[in-house]
Amino acid sequence: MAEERTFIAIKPDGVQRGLIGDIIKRFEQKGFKLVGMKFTQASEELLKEHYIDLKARPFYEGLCKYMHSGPVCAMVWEGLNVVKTGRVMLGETNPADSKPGTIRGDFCIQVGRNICHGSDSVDSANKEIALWFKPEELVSWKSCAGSWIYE
Ligand code: IDP
Ligand code: MG
Repeated sequence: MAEERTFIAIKPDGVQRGLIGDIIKRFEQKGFKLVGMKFTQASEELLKEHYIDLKARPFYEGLCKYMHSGPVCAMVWEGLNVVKTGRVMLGETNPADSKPGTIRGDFCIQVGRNICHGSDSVDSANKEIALWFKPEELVSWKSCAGSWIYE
């Protein structure tokens, strides 16, 4: 369904390194539709919830601290298979395993500073979108390019 949505975030390192525009550009050029965006320094409480599945991992505390260390650009993108394709565009979790042409493959080096987040399933996308955005902060709109992107 072209209405599938995913949560994509540019992490504090991506923001500090001036990569917001480059990352947004790739999703726009691909043909996905932006339906929500906010520039915000997330609370530790929100971040702990966002990464709750990783609570038992040794890097969990450091991860939450890093994510809270500065502003992030939080976004919701919409389109056909956007969850899976968004992850492909981001690359592997560890930039060392990410192919050139992916965001992590092109712009970063270490797993602990991998500049971007993308939901890993439709279910987690829905949870993450609800955590980061109020329903009224999401915009349903018709793109004039839609009929040139989908047959
Ligand atoms: P993902 O972001 O590709 O979905 P997850 O396994 O969900 O990867 O991990 C969430 C985030 O935790 C990663 O993007 C990365 O920032 C961080 N992370 C994962 N593994 C490590 C690690 O071994 N050391 C430090 N940070 C890590
Ligand atoms: Mg993940």
